[in-house]
Amino acid sequence: MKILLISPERERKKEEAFLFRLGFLNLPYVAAVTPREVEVKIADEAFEKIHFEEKADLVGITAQTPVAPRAYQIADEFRKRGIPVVMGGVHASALPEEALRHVDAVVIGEAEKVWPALIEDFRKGQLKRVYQGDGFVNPSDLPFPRRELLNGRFYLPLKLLETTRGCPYHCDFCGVSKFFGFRYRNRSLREIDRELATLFQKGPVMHPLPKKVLSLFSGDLPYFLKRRLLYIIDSNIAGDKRFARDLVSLLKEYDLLWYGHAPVSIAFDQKLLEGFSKSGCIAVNIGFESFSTKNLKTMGKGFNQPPHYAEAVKRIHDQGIGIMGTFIVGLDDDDPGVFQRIIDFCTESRLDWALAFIMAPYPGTESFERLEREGRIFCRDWERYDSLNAVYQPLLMSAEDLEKGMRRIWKEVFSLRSIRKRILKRPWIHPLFYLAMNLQFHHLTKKW
Ligand code: B12
Ligand code: SF4
Repeated sequence: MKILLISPERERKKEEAFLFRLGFLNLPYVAAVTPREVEVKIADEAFEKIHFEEKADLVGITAQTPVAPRAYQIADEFRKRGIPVVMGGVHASALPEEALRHVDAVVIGEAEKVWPALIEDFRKGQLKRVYQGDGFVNPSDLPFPRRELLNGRFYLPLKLLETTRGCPYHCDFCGVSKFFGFRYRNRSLREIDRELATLFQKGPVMHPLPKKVLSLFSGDLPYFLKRRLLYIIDSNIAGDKRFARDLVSLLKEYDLLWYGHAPVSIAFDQKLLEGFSKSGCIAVNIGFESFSTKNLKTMGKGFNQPPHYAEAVKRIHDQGIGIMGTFIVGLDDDDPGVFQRIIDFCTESRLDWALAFIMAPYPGTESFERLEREGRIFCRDWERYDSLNAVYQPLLMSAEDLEKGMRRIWKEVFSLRSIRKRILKRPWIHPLFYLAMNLQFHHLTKKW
């Protein structure tokens, strides 16, 4: 038996794929709970063509909302050829009825809960329409994702790792807590250590002498050359402080550079911040979202305190850690001045990298339900739910001005003038890494 797992991509996004050459873990996790005697292949449409004539007994597709229409096209093509299709992931989990118009079965929630049973039913010719496990996976029972099924040539030499699932907050624009539960589920450190050992060697990145020589050019160079780079994909690596402290002690043993997502409040936990720094943290990805406390309260993220943002940035920088900031625009308290406020903050506080997204009310989230009730959603083309397009009527500006304003932020933040000011002035924070990242986005925004 052969299963083809597909990560779809929109045609117009392919040219931007180089910006997000990160690989992914969802399909490797699905593959990891597939019985070993079943042959599994993973295809990533961002980099390779989908061959509809390919021999497969079953196709599995994943999709976030903006790629759902493309996922449906792919499903329709395979089903035309008599090959059954199963869809999983956040979008199908939120809208199973919609997905079932194009696929034979939908997996709601985590694959680990139901995928082996689905395969068993399929073999017996008894595939059901909907599979949904009760409760959540114990993350310590997770098998290691089968990364070897991804084509390494497509992606940056950066390893991805998941250490927790779930989130106790419920920001109205985010589906994570609904999808993965309102509780942090940590994997055991022993399991994480075992998985890390399959990715990196413990101990110093290289002999001290060549390290010293290379560090004359850039302290990051030894790590780039030895490919000791890790992205922790968790929504929040600092959700459970004790676990986070133990995790960073473990990371230190591997002598690598890593980055992950964390809330602004991390800046005020000096001990944890120092632990991050000593363990090789190159960046924290922080969702500042807004400077308006009204916006933050409405979205359920009142724990973000805008008056402390600048100090937070400084405290993180003082530890030699860079910041990738994200902002959301088009919120109900956002007037047309919001774009300039974000540009000014990024430049003045010297954020190392930053993006502003238009709020996208993803199906299944509270923001979708609220805007729907208010009759403000004017676009249901899921492809446009990529946070670069306005799909609902903002309150204090037109949808067109919102889109223009968002693009202006990207253009200004990634202008050469801003890059010089934020990245190239001393004190330097991982200038090689951030220069490369900023220049990629400069290249993209120049095309706009
Ligand atoms: C890391 C991350 C990223 C990274 C890297 C993504 C990557 N390549 O892995 C970056 C920063 C690039 C990113 C970008 C985006 N992201 Co993102 N991201 C995440 C994050 C934090 C983790 C994703 C992850 O790997 N989770 C772990 C895996 C194991 O979980 P999973 O994907 O859900 O898969 C499980 C199940 O869904 C299911 N499953 C999934 N697929 C399939 C398929 C089959 C056949 C089966 C049976 C089961 C199954 O089984 C899996 C194992 O349990 C999530 C939030 C979260 N905690 O999940 C947001 C999240 C997925 N991202 C989101 C969004 C919106 C985006 C962007 C569109 C943002 C933007 N405007 O650009 C882009 C899209 C980029 C792209 N090309 O697709 C949303 C998706 C919402 C939605 N309804 O679509 C999420 C949920 C966060 C949120 N705000 O709600 N993202
Ligand atoms: S935005 Fe972050 S903090 Fe808020 S619910 Fe989502 S994962 Fe949790």
